[in-house]
Amino acid sequence: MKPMHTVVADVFARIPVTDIHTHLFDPAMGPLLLWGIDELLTYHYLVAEVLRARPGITYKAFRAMSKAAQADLIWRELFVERTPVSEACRGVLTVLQALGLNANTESLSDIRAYFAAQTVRGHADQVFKLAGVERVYMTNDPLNPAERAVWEKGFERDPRFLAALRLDSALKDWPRSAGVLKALGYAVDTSLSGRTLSEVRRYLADWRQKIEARYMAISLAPTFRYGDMGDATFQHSAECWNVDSLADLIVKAVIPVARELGVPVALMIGARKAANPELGDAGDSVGQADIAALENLARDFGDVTFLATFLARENMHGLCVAARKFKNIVPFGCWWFLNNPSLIREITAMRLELLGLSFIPQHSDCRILDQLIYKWTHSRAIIGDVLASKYDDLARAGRPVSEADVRRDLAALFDGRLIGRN
Ligand code: RAT
Ligand code: ZN
Repeated sequence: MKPMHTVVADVFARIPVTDIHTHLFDPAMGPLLLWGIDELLTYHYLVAEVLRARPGITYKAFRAMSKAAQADLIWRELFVERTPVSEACRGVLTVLQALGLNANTESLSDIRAYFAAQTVRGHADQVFKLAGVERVYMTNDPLNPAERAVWEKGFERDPRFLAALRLDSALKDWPRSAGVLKALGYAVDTSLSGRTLSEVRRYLADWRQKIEARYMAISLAPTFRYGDMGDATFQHSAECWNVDSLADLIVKAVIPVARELGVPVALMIGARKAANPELGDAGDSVGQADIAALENLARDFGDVTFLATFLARENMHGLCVAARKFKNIVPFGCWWFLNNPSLIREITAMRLELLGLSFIPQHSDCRILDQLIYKWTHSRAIIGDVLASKYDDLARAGRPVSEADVRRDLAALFDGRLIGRN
């Protein structure tokens, strides 16, 4: 009999994955879709690492370099002069190996030549195949002028790229974003009056429909509050909103639209934006959140599905407990600083133990097409391993697990069906 680890690995290799959160774009959206070696090497995870390796380089000096020069520097410092043990470095090697490229080289010229010879569509086919991914969700922001222009012009959609309406730029940073919505023809003002809320709802409904978004998503600070957070200042009731305007917008604009259209809301909680503003995308940090805000939302709006992930490791256990209390919470992914082998292992085991199969184990957060290969190769190996150990435990308890069970379980966890769970 094949060992369970082999059974799971074999089945998992053939299960098509739906990746529920990436920053990739439909190839028809042109330069918005990033791919190739220079993009891979200048991924913001690696930018943070190279500046640690070479602390003498100022942020400003690094930013002033061309993309190719930054990539050369990162390659030399992190891959040639040092052993590339970090997860983000290892990821580049996994990609190069899968594409049949030699990474044991000081110069990037052969690797660059390979990518220069590819077409974006042919390369996308190859990457999806090597990654074992069937579909990915984009992160779509109609308030980004470059992206909006593409949607407004129209294009033939690649069915592998599904849309998710990202809310950050429209809802956070209020009232600055009110000006942008106004410029698009929505009659909002800064006061969050009744008219403003109905216009924000109109914006959400219009763009949800235009891009056929399957869910709406927002990243929230660890300080996000809603409802009774266990202190005297806030009251617990769906009618007594948190005074904070962001919670107001979520409760009075996002949730009514989600409810009316039957669209889930993804809450990604715990990013402390621009802790080091000089680092750009790499400058956000992490903070521990109070899980009560999510529980309060889930209780007050029981007919809305909340896809939820947290950035702090310390919040992972609380998220599992919250999901046990509220069936409309669907935990997803090991986000960003948690997307590392040791943490994926711990988080996946905890979720299986507390939630059975009712969560979405992983998303990739890819910003560069090629990363699909490594993010899924690495995650698949660990998640498969953890699951196989659980099956071994069941067999010891007298419930052997068949290959058909494994197929059914992996399909349920990874085909994206849990997004529309409610
Ligand atoms: O993981 C990342 O690349 C972050 O910079 C963020 O994009 C984060 O995933 C987000 O969606 O806010
Ligand atoms: Zn992301």
